[in-house]
Amino acid sequence: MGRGVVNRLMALAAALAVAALPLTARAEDGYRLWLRYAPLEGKELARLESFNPRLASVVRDGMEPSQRVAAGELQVGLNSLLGVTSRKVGQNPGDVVLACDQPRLGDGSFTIKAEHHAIRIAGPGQLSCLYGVFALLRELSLGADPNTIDLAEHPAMPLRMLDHWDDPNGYVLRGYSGRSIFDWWKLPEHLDQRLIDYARADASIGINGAVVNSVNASPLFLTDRYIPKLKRVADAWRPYGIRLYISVRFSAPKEIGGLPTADPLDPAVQAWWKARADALYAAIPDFGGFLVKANSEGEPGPQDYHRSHAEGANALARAVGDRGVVIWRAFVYSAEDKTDRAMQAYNEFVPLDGKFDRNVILQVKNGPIDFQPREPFHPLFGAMPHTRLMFEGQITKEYLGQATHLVYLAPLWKEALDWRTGPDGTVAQVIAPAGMAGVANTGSDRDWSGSHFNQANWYTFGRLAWDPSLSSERIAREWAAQTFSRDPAFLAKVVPMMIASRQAVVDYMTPLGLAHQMATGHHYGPGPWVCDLQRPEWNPCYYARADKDGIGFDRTAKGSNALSQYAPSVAARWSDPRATDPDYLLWFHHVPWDFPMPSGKPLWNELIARYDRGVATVDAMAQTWASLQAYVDPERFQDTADYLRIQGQEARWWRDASIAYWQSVNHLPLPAGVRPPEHTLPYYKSLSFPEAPGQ
Ligand code: BDP
Repeated sequence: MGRGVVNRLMALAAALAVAALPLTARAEDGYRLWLRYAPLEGKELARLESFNPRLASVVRDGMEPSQRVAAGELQVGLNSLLGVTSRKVGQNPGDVVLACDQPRLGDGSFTIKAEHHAIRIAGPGQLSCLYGVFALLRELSLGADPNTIDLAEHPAMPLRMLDHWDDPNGYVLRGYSGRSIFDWWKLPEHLDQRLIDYARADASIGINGAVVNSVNASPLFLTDRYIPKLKRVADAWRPYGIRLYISVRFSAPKEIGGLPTADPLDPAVQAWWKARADALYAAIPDFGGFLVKANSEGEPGPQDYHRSHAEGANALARAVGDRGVVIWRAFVYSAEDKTDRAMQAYNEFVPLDGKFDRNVILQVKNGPIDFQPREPFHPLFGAMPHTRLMFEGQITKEYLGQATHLVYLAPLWKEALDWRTGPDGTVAQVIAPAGMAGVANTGSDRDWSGSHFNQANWYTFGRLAWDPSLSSERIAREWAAQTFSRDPAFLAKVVPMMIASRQAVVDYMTPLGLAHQMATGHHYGPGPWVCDLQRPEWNPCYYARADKDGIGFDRTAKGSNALSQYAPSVAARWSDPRATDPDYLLWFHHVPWDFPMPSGKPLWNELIARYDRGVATVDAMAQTWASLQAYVDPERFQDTADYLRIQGQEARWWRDASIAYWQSVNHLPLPAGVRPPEHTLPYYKSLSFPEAPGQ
């Protein structure tokens, strides 16, 4: 009997043993993410079997911790791909050699090369072998031939981080996947296994840092009581190459330090920050540093003391010194300032270019407003050549249908990363010396991310931070093959479905460059009529500026002139409404309802056509998914089918409520053949969802 047959018999025995377990133990609940290493079949299995892998480095005493993790992962992954739970290696085994002998972690660059019936993973430090193992297992999962594997990779940027917006009590701001994964109350004595599984998942996609608490920061994280808790987590994450960071509250010297002020130029305040940093570094020698949201949305900051953002950031940066970084957020807008909100961060920070200390990084959201379905790239990218800028994206889909809408975010982030900021380069090039941070979508739900397809966005974020030149298609294919099925017929349908999902959400929520039309507070569902909130820029009407004559925000020289914040070569693409890509039209221009669109339709007809296109795409996604039942386990198939139903209903809700509202403003009839909204405008206005999650 050949080994393949033996393996298959063993796999069958294992499957039968599993079948005897109660149903709940068997269900695919999504917990394993993309790390399922589903057994290979057919020619892929035969190839790996004939390679007959033996681990030249099995887990053994005295190994560096990361090497031990890498070797363990390799063992688990290979066995699983081969469909066996334990196996004896036959004659002429192929070696998988982990050749990362330096004890330091290194930057994770690796090479993987097949030579003389061996696969050698090598690189300048421990992380090379860890990342190399995950890359090898990914390749094998995708069906690569072990005999010809040849990879050489290095990270495109040093910081590849997740920002958790989690509070100490377990609440997750804009979290749609349960409670926080951090149980600070039980730490340091109890460390949940989920925190290890989380670090493993992060490491598998190259993520190397995590900010463990919300940007609207509790000062608790700076207290002595929290240091052992933070230390326990940092120690557990170290072998996975994840450095721990915390968000800090700028006024903490007053709140927990007993000082009368938090003025960053006050020597006692500076000494307080230094002492806090010293205490953290004494416990956690590789502590990453501080993330700060200051003078934004009511958070305290240096401007409370008439100091600049640079003075505030530098005070903290000096406390940290060369041990870590201070990541300062550029997401600021003021309650008093009447300037177009899209312009305020640029106005605030560009004059400070060159004034930040070397270990300060400015973290800039992908667009100038706030994580919308579509925005142009943030004008700060390319405008601060003497400051390290980091990209901030939102993995949790606050403004994109939250847990239940299937929206694959790679096209959104790629759009921002690939923009040329001027003649000199792309956004991806601007951020290369710093990195990318994603607002995490992880929570206590079994599936981690609120839905199975939301896992793709976590996966994508890591992959893009590692290599922003990867295409959206490539990442979708990798993820779907590892998460669901590597069958080409499945991938041929699911990948285009994922790619189409981003334009779909733009079309049914905020087509043609509209933004921020979401309902108040929870940002769930449509609220284009809202115009009575305290601050003008909190109102959807502020962004759409719709009246009987037209719609859109004039950001040309005749309007706010936000266009002038972009390099001339960029601004030129958006300055003439007739030449502007329709996807950005109403972001930059206020145009009449009968404005002629490139499609030949007047704007009003085009707007409706876009809403309809969005709804139709979601319907098509549901049909595609229904046709894929044979490839997916029943649990995850049904969850996704249910959510697509919700998305279909809500895409219609968005379309109908929006059209009903625009009609109340422009008094135009619906074009011939267009389905009227199902309900009246007062009905849509009356809907209320006080219990919507993530508020
Ligand atoms: C917005 C969220 C708000 C956050 C803010 C931020 O609605 O809850 O605090 O971003 O980035 O999108 O600080």
